[in-house]
Amino acid sequence: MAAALTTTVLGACPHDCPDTCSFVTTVQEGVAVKVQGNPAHPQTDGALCTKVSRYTERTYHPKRILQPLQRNGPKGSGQFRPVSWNVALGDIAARLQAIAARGADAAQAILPYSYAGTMGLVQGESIAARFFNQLGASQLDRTICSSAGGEAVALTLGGKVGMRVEYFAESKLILIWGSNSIGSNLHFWRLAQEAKRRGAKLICIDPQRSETADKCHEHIALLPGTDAALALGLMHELIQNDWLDHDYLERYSVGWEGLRERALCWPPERVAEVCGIAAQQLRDLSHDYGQCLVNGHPAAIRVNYGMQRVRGGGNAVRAIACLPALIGAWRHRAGGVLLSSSASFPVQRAALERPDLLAGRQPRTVNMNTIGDDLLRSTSAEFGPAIEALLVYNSNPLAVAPDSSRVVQGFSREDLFTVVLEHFQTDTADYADYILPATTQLEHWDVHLSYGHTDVLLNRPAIAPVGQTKTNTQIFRELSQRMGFTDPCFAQDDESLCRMAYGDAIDFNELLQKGFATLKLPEAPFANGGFPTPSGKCEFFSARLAAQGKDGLPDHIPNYEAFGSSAQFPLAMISPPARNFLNSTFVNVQSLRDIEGEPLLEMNAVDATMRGLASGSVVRVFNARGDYRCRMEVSTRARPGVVNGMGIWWRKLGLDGKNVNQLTSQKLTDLGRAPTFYDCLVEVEAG
Ligand SMILES: Nc1nc2c(c(=O)[nH]1)N[C@H]1C(S)=C(S)[C@@H](COP(=O)(O)OP(=O)(O)OC[C@H]3O[C@@H](n4cnc5c(=O)[nH]c(N)nc54)[C@H](O)[C@@H]3O)O[C@H]1N2
Ligand SMILES: Nc1nc2c(c(=O)[nH]1)N[C@H]1C(S)=C(S)[C@@H](COP(=O)(O)OP(=O)(O)OC[C@H]3O[C@@H](n4cnc5c(=O)[nH]c(N)nc54)[C@H](O)[C@@H]3O)O[C@H]1N2
Ligand SMILES: [Mo]
Repeated sequence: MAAALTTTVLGACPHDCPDTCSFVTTVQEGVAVKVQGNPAHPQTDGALCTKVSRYTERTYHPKRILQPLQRNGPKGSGQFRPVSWNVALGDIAARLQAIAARGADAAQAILPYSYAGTMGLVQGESIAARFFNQLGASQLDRTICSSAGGEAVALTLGGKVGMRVEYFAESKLILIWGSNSIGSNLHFWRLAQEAKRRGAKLICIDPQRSETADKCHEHIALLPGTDAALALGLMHELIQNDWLDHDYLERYSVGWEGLRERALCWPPERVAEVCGIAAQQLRDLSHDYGQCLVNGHPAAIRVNYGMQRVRGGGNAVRAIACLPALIGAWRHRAGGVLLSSSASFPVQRAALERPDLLAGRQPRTVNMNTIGDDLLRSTSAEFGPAIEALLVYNSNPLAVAPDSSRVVQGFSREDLFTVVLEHFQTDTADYADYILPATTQLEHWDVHLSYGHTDVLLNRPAIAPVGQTKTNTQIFRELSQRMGFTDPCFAQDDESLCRMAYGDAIDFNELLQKGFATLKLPEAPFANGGFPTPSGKCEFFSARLAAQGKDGLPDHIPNYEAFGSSAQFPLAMISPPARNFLNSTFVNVQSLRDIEGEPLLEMNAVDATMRGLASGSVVRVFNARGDYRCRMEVSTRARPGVVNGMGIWWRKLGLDGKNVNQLTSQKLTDLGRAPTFYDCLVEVEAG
């Protein structure tokens, strides 16, 4: 009898991760009992990471918010009382309307704050974007993660495009550059392992001796923010040894003479000095890369976003993205570079988000990384109106945005009206006036792209919404109605939005049947040039950058807080992801928090001894912006001079109600207006 009531439903992992797995949810009598990797989807290969295999623990978490809540205490106290949807939505609509009614541009005092809590195209920016466009609210510059590197590859290669990930398995040399693939891109690591078994050499370039670095043949532990110097030094050696594909350079690149001249300024000794490595390591790396040209072997680079969270992050990605052209690596399908594949997807964004609803209005744009400062700005000619209302969804800025003391101060403003759409009472939700309970991926429709492979995925709801939860789209549909937005686009349902996301480019019936569909793309996209840049070539020199008065060629730009530049704060701190959390998501899932233990700072024995700090003790990490306490472990994972403050804990689940972002700064990168989380000097003392 039970068997008859057991069904399986095809879904997609919604999380901000390159892997975007296809999963199968088993449902018994309306209850999701397990979530497993879809064996029929080649990229997922039947396996999920530990976090997402526990997805039902998240959906049925005892602390999940199941009804709307209204603040019942001072800002940030976390005290709430239940309230009906009717009262909550009625009050929110009235508050927003009162702001918008003040004049033509008045709605700019309202700001959406969202990121990739779900990567779904429908529960992300569809009805929500339409709502804010119609309102004329401030636009959010969604740059907290990938925009430095994204702009860099757009300038150099023409977009977030590159190698097809499946062909990494055939590469003979793989540079894993600024990526802890085992932790954050597990399904890529599977392919790298396959290449390794077939004789490939794996080289990890990362200040941290990560789990991935442990399993590579070589590890180059450079100082944070010195990758452009390493890439230019690699070019220097390729030039000196004439390991160059002159034919490829001539036909398919722009600006080689200039880049050549620049690279010749980076001999191994200078690189060694700047990067804090041995000159021989650069020579060996160059030899390995150059020999791929000599032997006709494919050389691949998997660069990830970890290395672009510093002042010169954009230039560093530009320098790395140039490398394959020097040795003609693009000629092979297993050669080239991959940062992100997301521009391969023909998403109908304008249809989903409807920028035309702005109807000629041009509201200002607020950078999500400077939310701390921006919430504290008053009305001025330069800034426009002070921010009066904030609607947060798919993000937890209190935990993830830099310079937390400013963020906390901003969210604490009694005159700020804050609405948070959430699954849980996160650090951010603590500061809400209303918390609106949202559905999880098991309860709603969505459609996905991936930034680590090239398949479209569909997510079907496996269970009915738990408690009184509503989808993000439904919440914005109902708010639209209450605001008097009558265009039928505000009533469009989720399944129809899923169908609209790719228009005719994808066979929706195939998605319904299989849960995924593979884009038809060339095997070796740039074997014969054809880069989607203005010149059609790999642009070492960017006329677009030069036209903005910027350096047209990639260069090494030292960190704002470069190692060695401060006697007071002599340690460089990076704060990479923890394997069992996804940014700040899952920190409240007990079984996963048990694996991570406590907020952790990894420190080299040299630095610990110098400070008389014992492994396992509680330390205080501090700089001029603030401090936080965590458990310190003496570890070879940290190189001398660099500490690894593993991220991103919920503040209230940490040791002292703060997390690593108490120390990070709001300064932005050279390209893409992105954050500089890993450009951060600190000192550490017994706590
Ligand atoms: N388990 C897990 N998976 C995740 C995430 C998570 O939080 N947890 N986050 C997801 C998100 S949002 C993203 S954007 C992606 C990618 O997120 P990334 O930030 O690329 O994550 P990682 O692959 O861990 O890469 C960070 C690596 O870069 C290294 N690094 C730091 N500074 C430098 C530097 O200056 N140079 C170099 N060469 N390396 C540096 C760090 O030590 C770390 O090993 O991963 C996603 N996947
Ligand atoms: N120090 C430091 N800070 C960092 C980073 C770092 O490496 N170091 N990494 C940065 C990076 S790469 C990123 S991408 C950002 C990520 O920052 P965020 O995008 O804010 O990611 P999360 O912390 O995972 O928070 C997402 C929230 O969305 C909620 N959510 C998920 N699905 C839904 C849904 O369907 N509806 C609603 N309403 N809510 C939902 C989750 O419950 C969760 O609380 O953090 C950045 N911050
Ligand atoms: Mo990210």
